[in-house]
Amino acid sequence: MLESYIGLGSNLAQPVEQINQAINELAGLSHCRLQVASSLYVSRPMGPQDQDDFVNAVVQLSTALSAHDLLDQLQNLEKRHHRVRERHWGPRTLDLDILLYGDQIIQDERLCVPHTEMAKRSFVLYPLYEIAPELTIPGMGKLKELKENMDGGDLKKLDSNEYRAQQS
Ligand code: A4P
Ligand code: MG
Repeated sequence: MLESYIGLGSNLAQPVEQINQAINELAGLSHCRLQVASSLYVSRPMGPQDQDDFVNAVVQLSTALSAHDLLDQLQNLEKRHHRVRERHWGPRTLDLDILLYGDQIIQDERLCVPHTEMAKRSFVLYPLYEIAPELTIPGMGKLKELKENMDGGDLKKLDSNEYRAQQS
């Protein structure tokens, strides 16, 4: 088993529900074990602004799957959430990214790990730091330093009361 970290994002069709359901589905993947999930975070969209706020989270998933088999499983889950790819950086019911796969660096036509943009995104660094503050990201450095140098901007952690408000 190897530790992977998965970033989740949604800004369509009840995002809080989409993310919570996806976390349960990740927990149910064979050859995988969900170790811990971060809180949920809300932020304005990066990229085109004419879309709803995003809800993001990060989970740690131990897995015996290869990185490419894991990507297949994540893309199956995205399909089950009726994800339709419209435009780059556009709205989506569920986006699942492999942020880290052990300490491996993978670069091929299907997969870039560590996720290329992760160090520039507060909605990745903050939830990742919440669950794994000691991480070093291959090729990018210590998570603690990356996060300390990153302005959280409008990123907001949802508490459990706000979950319920968003759900209703
Ligand atoms: N791919 C390569 N590396 C990976 C990886 N590490 N994990 C390939 C997952 N997939 C990876 O993905 C396109 C291809 O990337 C896949 O087929 C896979 O082989 P996609 O999700 O269909 O493409 P996309 O939507 O064009 O890009 P991407 O990277 O998912 O979008 P982003 O960059 O994540 O942006 N604002 C906020 N606040 N929060 C957000 O979560 N998300 C986006 C989407 C925009 N704005 C946002 C947020
Ligand atoms: Mg993606």
